[in-house]
Amino acid sequence: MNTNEIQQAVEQILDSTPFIDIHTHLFDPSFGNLSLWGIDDLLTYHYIEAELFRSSSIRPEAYWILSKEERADLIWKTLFVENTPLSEATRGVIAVLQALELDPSAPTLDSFRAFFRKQDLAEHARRIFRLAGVSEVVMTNDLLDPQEQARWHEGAERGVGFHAALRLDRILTETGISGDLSHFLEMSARNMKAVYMAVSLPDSFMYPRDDISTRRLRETVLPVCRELGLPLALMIGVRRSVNPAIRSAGDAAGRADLRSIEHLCSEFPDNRFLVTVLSRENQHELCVYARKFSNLLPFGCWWFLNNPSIVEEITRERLEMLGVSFIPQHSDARVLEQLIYKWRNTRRTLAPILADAYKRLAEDGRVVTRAEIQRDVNRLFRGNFEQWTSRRAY
Ligand code: RAT
Ligand code: ZN
Repeated sequence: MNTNEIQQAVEQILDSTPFIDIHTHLFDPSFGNLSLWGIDDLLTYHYIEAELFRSSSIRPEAYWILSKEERADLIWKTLFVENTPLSEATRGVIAVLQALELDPSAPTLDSFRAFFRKQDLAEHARRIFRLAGVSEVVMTNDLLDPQEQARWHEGAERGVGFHAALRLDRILTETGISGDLSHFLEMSARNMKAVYMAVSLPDSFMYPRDDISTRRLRETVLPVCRELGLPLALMIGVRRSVNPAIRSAGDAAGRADLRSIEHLCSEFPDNRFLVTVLSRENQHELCVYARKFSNLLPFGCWWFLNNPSIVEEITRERLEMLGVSFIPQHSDARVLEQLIYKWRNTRRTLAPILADAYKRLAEDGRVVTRAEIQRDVNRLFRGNFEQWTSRRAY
């Protein structure tokens, strides 16, 4: 293939390959009102709320007493009518509206609300998956959340395409949990058919240390993961509630000491770790550690990193250092329709990066084939995850 053909083949293959979205905050439609979708949820996404407070004089206290619809109206007026939606999060809403054949220049939300009211959620979800080019998504399931617990106890059928992931943030830090925690984790994972366990950790996370997180990881979580053949996802570098007044929008990022990863990977060679780090400064070290430990699989450009300029930098670095032995992206979508823009943007950013890599390979003398590009894209966006989760005991 010549360079033009390579470019085209990469674009076509990215477009036609259904991806697995390995970390979202979406819920299967059967979870009822836990499932966020539609224009009001899209606009009141916390990534966008953070931007509202920069362009409006409204105080957080005055914002939180508004209804969801009133908040969405205010955000539309402030960030989409009185300002140009140039940021990644606001532009995403425009891309969603356009994909759903709605008019992104509408002055009010009425026509959008009318459209969403007419949708049947399960059918709408299937359409969104198609438009986003994803075949499966992984949810984030908080074991201690009463609303979720109720849903799991009902044991209702789950829709196709939604996997569970058992989220351990509270399990790793709360002291008041009584009973046999290992048994509880194992039964919960089996009941949910979880594909992995996950925890988000602060920039100050250190393993090992004389604290509850180290003890729970070593004595409970990692043995249960081994027993069930599940990977543990570590999401490191969040500084929670730096500005509590703006709620979910109030978290920040910090650089972590990744020697914790070295210690975990070497102390537990029979566990598998999926790792993402929130600080831009930690990215290169993560690649270096992945070259040392084959039980470490870097994934995603998380949260504040999910912007084209940073995704580009991180992905080029990972390809150069790891070939295709990583997972380039997850969406972190909280609202169903966000899948569309997040995955479109990923494909758009990734196409030139992958094409450049193949062009360089061709220049250096290797014949590049479509079949190989397809194999690599499959591995990046499906196979690595499937392989990593293939040892499940259920
Ligand atoms: O990206 C987000 O929406 C964050 O608020 C977090 O949920 C983060 O992704 C996490 O999983 O902790
Ligand atoms: Zn998340």
